[in-house]
Amino acid sequence: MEKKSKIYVAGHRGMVGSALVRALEKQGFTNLVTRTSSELDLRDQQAVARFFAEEQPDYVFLAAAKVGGILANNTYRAEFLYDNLMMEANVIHQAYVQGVKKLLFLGSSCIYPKLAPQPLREDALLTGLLEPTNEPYAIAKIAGIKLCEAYRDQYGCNFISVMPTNLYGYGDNYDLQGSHVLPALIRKFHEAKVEGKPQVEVWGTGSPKREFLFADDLADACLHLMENYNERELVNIGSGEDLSIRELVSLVATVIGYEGEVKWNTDKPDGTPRKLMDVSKLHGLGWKHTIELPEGIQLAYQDFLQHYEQYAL
Ligand code: GFB
Repeated sequence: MEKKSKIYVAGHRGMVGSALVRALEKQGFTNLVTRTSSELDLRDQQAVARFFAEEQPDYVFLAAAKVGGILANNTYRAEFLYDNLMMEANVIHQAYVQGVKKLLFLGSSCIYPKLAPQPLREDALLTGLLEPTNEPYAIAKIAGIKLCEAYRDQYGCNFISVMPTNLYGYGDNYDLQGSHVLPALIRKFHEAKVEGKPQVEVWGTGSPKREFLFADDLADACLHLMENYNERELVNIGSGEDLSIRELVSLVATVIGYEGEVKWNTDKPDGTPRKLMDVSKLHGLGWKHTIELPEGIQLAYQDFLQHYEQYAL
């Protein structure tokens, strides 16, 4: 990419898209194109076609998606499948039609089979059954990967796919029904501390293991791959380290300074038992994360405190 290249970041208001915009601006890219979802509904085929014809971007980061935690994925199964399929199909097809030089598609670690060997290697894709709680989302993301591969195979498009692990960071979703575990814990422990509550409820058994990456690290990895990777095969993006939800709960409680009890609600699902990325390919391509989990939780908590009024409404 050249500093003046026209770069479209789809989903720039989200946690990942906004981190991508920050990273691009920091590296001196000046010609960024963005649209809010009310300005451009990426599910609308005609609208996306018009937008690409007008703007003719050189590069595309496809970070727009309907996302959420385990409960949102399991509840809004139709929207997670439909919205994501439509957005991916429209953007990837128009990137082909308008001759975009390169597109980076963001998938998710949930594309791998529920019981795939750990750590998850890129070649585990489509080797077994998916985790049921997020199967619609995973199927949509697998379709996105296959679109990138198919447009490359048939038309020679330089479309690459990257698979981030569980993410957290600035501007995360703190809605307790829709969020992922890390922002949920930050909010629950903060509110319990402030309100002097003796107990906080968390979900599941605490035994599942997860890996977490700060969204600004992910954005940095995406820029690195946009500049240095041009192959058909996907690339995992993670820290390569995981911990149990029980350990995460202790860590977040410590950062926030909550000393009460934790109650495990086992009526809520655990999801996949483990999702640890094999990041040897990414490391081989010359990239490694910089923000470790305790530091990242501190940063996310500071961001949460700055915007707390808006979450508490
Ligand atoms: O982050 P999370 O919602 O999603 O949940 P997944 C991770 C684990 O944390 C599960 C537990 O075992 C939850 O039961 N957990 C404990 C909680 N307390 C809470 C809580 O208060 N809120 C939440 N949300 N979880 C998602 C997928 O799976 O991960 C998506 O549904 C996507 O498709 C995303 O892949 C990265 O890691 O289980």
